[in-house]
Amino acid sequence: MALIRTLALAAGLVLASGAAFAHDYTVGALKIDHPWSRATPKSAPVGAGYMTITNSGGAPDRLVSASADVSAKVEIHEMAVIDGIMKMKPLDQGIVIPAGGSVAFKPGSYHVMFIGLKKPLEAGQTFKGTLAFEKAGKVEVEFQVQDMAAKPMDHSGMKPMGH
Ligand SMILES: [Cu+2]
Repeated sequence: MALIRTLALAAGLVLASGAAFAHDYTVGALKIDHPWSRATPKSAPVGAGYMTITNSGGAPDRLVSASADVSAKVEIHEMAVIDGIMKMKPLDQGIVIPAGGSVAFKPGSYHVMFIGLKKPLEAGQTFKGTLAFEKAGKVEVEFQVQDMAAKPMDHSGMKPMGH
């Protein structure tokens, strides 16, 4: 009986850890809200990370680089419509977080790109990443892998946004 209860408990914990709970981090005047990623298909070479960064300070800051446990490197990307086609564009200068403003990293927009995944990202898993800001410095965050409407991570499923 004790074993069954232990197993039930363990199953409950797995379910709980798979749920998307809110989590946030602060560094200096910046708040990083709910870093998350999507599960990737087997052998996918890349994944994407999303979050919202809010700057409550009086001066702009800039996300200059990022790194993560799960991939060889991390780039800061933007999705943009170029010649009518939705494409990704690396932002070599990073992204400015305006004073008193926020920047949303989300599907179809800004994201951090995990390039050279060491293994697939699985829903329910978390992994560590580091964000480096020009003024606020570095902060360690944890990305939650969610199984949201799991689209392939190569963004080829994205349709150009028209009006
Ligand atoms: Cu990208």
